[in-house]
Amino acid sequence: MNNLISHSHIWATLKNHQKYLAPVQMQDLFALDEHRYENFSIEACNLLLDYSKNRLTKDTLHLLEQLAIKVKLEDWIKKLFNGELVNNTEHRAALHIALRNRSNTKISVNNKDIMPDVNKVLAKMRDFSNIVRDGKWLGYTGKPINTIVNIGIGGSDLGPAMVNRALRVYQHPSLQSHFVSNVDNSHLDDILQKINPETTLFIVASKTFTTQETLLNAQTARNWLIDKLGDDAAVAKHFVAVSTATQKVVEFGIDPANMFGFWDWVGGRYSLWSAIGLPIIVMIGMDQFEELLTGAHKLDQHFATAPLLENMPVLMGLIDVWYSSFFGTTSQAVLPYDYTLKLFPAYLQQLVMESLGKHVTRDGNSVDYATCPVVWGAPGNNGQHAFYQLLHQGTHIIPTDFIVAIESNKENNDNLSSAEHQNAVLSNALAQSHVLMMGRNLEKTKQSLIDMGIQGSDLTQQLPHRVFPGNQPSNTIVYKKLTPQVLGTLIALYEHKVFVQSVCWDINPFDQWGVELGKNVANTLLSELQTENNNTHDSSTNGLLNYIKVNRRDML
Ligand code: G6Q
Repeated sequence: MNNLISHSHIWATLKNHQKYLAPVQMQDLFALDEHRYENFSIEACNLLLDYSKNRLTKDTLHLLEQLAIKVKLEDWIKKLFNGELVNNTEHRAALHIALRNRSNTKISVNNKDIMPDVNKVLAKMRDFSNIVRDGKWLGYTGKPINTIVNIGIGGSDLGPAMVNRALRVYQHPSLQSHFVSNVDNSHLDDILQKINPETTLFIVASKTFTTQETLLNAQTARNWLIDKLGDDAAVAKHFVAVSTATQKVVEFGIDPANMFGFWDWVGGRYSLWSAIGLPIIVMIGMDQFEELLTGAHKLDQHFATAPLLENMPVLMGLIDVWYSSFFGTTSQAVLPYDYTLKLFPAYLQQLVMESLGKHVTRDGNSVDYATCPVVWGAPGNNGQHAFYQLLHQGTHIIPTDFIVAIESNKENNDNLSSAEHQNAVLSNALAQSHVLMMGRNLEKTKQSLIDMGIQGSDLTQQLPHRVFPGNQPSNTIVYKKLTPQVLGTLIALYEHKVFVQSVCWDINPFDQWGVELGKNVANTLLSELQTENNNTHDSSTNGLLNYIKVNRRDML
């Protein structure tokens, strides 16, 4: 018997239901139900989710709810919160919820309450960040630190970089932060040229402390610092580490007293709530970081307790499954109408695609349904003048999340031009989701062309190009203003949405074997680039390796 969810009765029912809904226009659903907005929107934890502009009805939701029941979603949520080994391939819990457990209730791993350790690291980070923020952490030459450089990649970079960009208005006025992730020397070099070694603190962030890019960048930064300050002893004043691997941190030459720890049950892409958040804490202060944690905790509580169809991450996850697995959509756009969320699409690309980019079930059976969509996006309005054309008149169905701030996160919101700017942002956000849903049919297009004075063969020729099919689905998430608490809630919403999808598809969202393979093969190729011996690969890789070596020699 085949145990794949796609062989269940509810899956077949959903497939049939999709056939019925496929030709239905959303604008007709709106015409039939004047309360569609009220009926298909919810508020939780200071976020509003309007999901009325989706290709679904109440029947769809009830069928998706049955799917959630069939896959035992509520049991899985309990397992996640109880610290069970939900990351089955690495035999680990995934307890990012413990890092923001502001209720401080007991959470156990291997029968040990982990909250005392979590609180201990938070307290250590509070002390450390206060010292830096008060100008009392002095560099080797006695000057206070005013620049933070985080060296990390993937989960040790994207989350803190995104949050620091989003919460810039909350940052300490005399501190600046930079993030170095790429191993291409031009990334680190760009930063080194801008900073003063005497007043810079490097945070080397790596869960494993084995990642090639991070260690090489850290080594180069270390050499640069020693070269500039003329003494190895300067490292102790200018380098701290964030890691789970104490021994490796020591081997690198960082005093474990200057190390902030976390645990194997924190996945890289779920780690911004842990010590990986240190660059956030230094920049916005511990009180505001705790607000971020509080926002996430509120959403955690909502996720753990709200009934399935009143549960925001559950609804979003089920709607995503509806499109990927039944409409066959292959991509999803995230469009923040809040410029401070500039890095949010990049952050979500990792969260979603590293978590759900899987082809086998938890038991190792190949799936016969589509799983993770390709996630992409950019802040509106920029995207409108670039890729939205594809959303309006292309051939793909692309479910889209509009993320909209009612007020801008700019410090001084009182002046007239701020209101003008914000109204422009809001009008564009609403216009886009409206037009994507409504489109413009042949008759209306014809009339608008006639009104413009276009007639005859010109009219016939232009008409098809000016029609908008519409029926493009979207969610709109609205919040008042992007405070640390709201941001925490928003991030946790997406984390849990991803978990819901993983349960529906029966995949492990907490491993990343593709990332690991890339790391291993790069290490092999690194040694081959440094020697003459390189015949161990396919002819393309061998050929490229040889070509690079020959031309590099010529260039030297
Ligand atoms: C995240 C992944 C991956 C990881 C980076 C950096 O979930 O595991 O993106 O964060 O490869 O790893 P280190 O923190 O170990 O350097």
